[in-house]
Amino acid sequence: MDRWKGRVALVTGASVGIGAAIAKSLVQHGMKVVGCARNVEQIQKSAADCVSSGFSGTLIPYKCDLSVEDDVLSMFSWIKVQHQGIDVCINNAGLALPEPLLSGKTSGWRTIMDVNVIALSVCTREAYQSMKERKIDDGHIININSICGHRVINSADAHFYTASKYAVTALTEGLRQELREAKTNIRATCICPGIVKTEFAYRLFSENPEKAAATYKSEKCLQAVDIANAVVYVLSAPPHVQIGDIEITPVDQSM
Ligand code: 8X3
Repeated sequence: MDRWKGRVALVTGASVGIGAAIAKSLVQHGMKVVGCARNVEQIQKSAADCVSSGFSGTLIPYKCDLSVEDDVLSMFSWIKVQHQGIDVCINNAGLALPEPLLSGKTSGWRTIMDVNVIALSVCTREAYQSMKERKIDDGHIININSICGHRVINSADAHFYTASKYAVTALTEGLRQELREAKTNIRATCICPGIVKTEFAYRLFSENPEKAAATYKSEKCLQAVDIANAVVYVLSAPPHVQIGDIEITPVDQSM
């Protein structure tokens, strides 16, 4: 990770769960991390933790609603003014809502697609433009996808989530092709976790906390730090190595 020391990463959805773990881990490895979320209180706490832990990087909280494109564009302009631009973009923010195909609300489907697909694409485009402008040829775009990006395993409540994650798989593969056509060495990777003990299921099944708790009944659930470790692994690969897609599940998760 030495070559990333002092360089700038953006982590979306950095307030809790996987995003919070990734942000802290990159700060531990000496990166300047802009962590964004709608609510930055938790990120401010994480930033204070990073300082008291003596991590060599910095965590910079930024309040941003990713479903509002102007908010995202303002964030990239702010990063340009304050920190020149970004070298690593971790598209982590994502959500699932219980809006089934047969009875869900159209507005719910749009919310899922707006955050999981459109916001991820806007951040990807802006991150690439930022790297191109500064002639950064070793940048990296990492999409925190899901095993739902490869198979339809989720409960019937969340098929739009699954559809959005299939889109993330296609967009990451398409991105790799576009990057090659643009003759740059910038890399693009999908990390596809299975069950990770986070607030994910509690948000999905907010009306039914018992169902959420049942999701995490196995003591062998992945922890957010397992995914942060995968991000570090991906970023540590030598510049000629393209890691395309990594699936990570708890050993006992059946698919
Ligand atoms: C969610 C993955 O396995 O919890 O992204 O349905 S799983």
